[in-house]
Formats: sequence, structure tokens, C-alpha cells
Amino acid sequence: MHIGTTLTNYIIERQRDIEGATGEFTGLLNDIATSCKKIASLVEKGDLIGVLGAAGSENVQGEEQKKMDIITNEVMIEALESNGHVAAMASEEMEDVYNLPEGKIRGNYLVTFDPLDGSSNMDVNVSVGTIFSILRAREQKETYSAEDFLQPGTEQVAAGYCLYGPSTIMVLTTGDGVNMFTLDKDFGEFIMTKSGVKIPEDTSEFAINMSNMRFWEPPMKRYIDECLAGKTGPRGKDFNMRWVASMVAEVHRILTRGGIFTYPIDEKIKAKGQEGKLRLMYEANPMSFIVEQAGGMSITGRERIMEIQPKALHQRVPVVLGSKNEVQVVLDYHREG
Ligand code: AHM
Ligand code: MG
Repeated sequence: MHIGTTLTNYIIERQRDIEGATGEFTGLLNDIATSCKKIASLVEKGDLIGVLGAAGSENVQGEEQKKMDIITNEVMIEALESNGHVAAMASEEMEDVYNLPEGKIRGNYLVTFDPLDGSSNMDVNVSVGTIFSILRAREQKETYSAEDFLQPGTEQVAAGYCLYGPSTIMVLTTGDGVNMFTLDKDFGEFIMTKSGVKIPEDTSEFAINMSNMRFWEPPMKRYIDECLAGKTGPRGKDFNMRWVASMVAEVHRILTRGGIFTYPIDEKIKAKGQEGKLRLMYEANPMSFIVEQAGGMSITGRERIMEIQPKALHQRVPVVLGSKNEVQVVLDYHREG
């Protein structure tokens, strides 16, 4: 039996390709892998260790926090703040930028994360995930502010997610394709199980929360109506539908067998004064980087997500991502009005 390529092997190899690399980036990805292993173990134990249910608090976005949102956020901070690889962090679960305590060595990278996306699925034992994005700190200083993080998605150095499902799978891009690593819990290593992942360009599977249909804008309503019309409609084929309510699981399905995932803007969201449901810095940008690196497309409906100049740390955007030719149809419908 051979071991295979571990995540550590892979990132050390990647580091050799980068001139002047110091090992800091390798160290950072290792820290993230460590936190994901810890989170995988907590997710798996679930009710045995009393981590299910609400925490009794709200995050900055006014959403109910689950106990696991808070616990996994602490796990990420602990794993990332001590080894000198990170300049500062921002999380979906924290209002402001997290600056390292005095005395901790500041590294060169800014990390944003959603420590447990789809956390409401924890209580019903359905897949959840951690999403992360890595940016370069443009200057070295003691204290960072939101402005330092407000870089478009095209500036990401790396992005990934860890899916806690039947297997724990880390999916990573450093801008050179997409690779998948499955956690072998017996000896605690992520092993490469797929490399050069490519999303099929065509699909007949869509993912959307259909209960919001009456609130959608006309182009999205038209797109889904035409999918539902099936073989006898304008698209000339039958569509299948999935909705896990965990973005990580939806993106993983799309990377595996194609599909389109969307959380569009709708009247209900607009009435709350928001521009979308999903967060640009913690969800939309990292997932867009992965999807594009796998040959897919990721847009708001009208523009490429990764080109958006962020205005705020917790900014929200509409998201349409997945199989290239299908996302193009949605883009065309939005352009037609
Ligand atoms: P979260 O970050 O608070 O967990 O919310 C994000 C999740 C996505 O994973 C998922 O696509 C969506 O919210 C589910 O929304 P809905 O509850 O409308 O089905
Ligand atoms: Mg989330």
C-alpha cells in the first residue's frame, strides 16, 4: 500500500515553483488544514459533545448564531494566529477585522473565512463546510482594517473549502487548477484524490431555493420557468433539481458532475436593504475562484463576481455559478432584461 500525495506534499511542491517563497504560504495552508481536521472531528461528534443548537446570540448580520458557528470560529483563530503566517483575519462570524494579539508575529497573508457554512444543517445531520480565501497583505503593520481586505476576488492567492460530508474533503486552488484531498481519519492526513478537476460545460441540473420564486427578478424567473418547462419548452430538455442549503455541498456537487447553483437577488432581500444573500468576501469570491479554475463561470447575473471592487467586509452579492454554458444562458437573459 502506498500513501499517495498528501496535502503537505502538494503544497511544498507548489512552493518550489514560486521564486523566493519562504515556506510561509505552505505553513498557512497547513494551519488551515489543521483547523479543518479539528472541525471535522467536532462535526462528527455532534450531539455527543453537546455542540448542536443555537448559541443564543446573533452575528453582525443579524442572523442567529449556532453554537458551532462560534466554536469553529475560535478553532480557526487559534490555528491561524500562532505561527506567524497571517497578518490579520476576517470572518463571517465577527463584526470587525481580527488583529493578532500583541506579541504574535505578523505574516504576509490576510485570510477571510466562513468557519461553518450552512450551519443550520448541523442540527439535522446534513453536510456543512468551511470556506476560506487568502489575500496578500499589501503592507506590513501592527493593526489592519477592513480597507486592507477590500481587494477584488481576482487578487486571491488561494481559496478553498473543506466539506464535512460522508467523507471530509478539502478542495483547493492556488490559481493553477483545482485539486481535491480526502481526509484519511486513521492517520490524520488529507490525501489527493482528484487533480485538475473540470466542471462539465453543459448541465441539466439546477440548484435554487424555489420557495423564493415569487420574489425573483424577471430574468431569473424566466430562466427557471424554462428549465421547468423541460423537453417541450424552449430549452428542449428536462432538468433535475437539488437544494442542500449548504453552498459547500452544492459547489462540490457541481465540481463533481456539473450543474448550476444560484442564490439570486430578490424582492425580499432588497426589502431588507441588502444586495444579495451570500457574502462576497467569505463565500462568493473563494467559490468563484474555485469554479473558474475548474473551467466554470461565476457571476452576479450581470457581472463577473471576481471583478467586483468590495465596498465592505460583510458585503453581500447575488451568485450564479457552475457549468459554463448554463451560466452563460443566465447572463444572456439578464442582458436582455
Ligand atoms: P450561512 O453562511 O449563514 O450558513 O448561510 C449561507 C447558506 C448557504 O450555504 C446556502 O446556500 C444558503 O445559505 C441557504 O439559504 P436558504 O436558507 O435560503 O435555503
Ligand atoms: Mg456562510
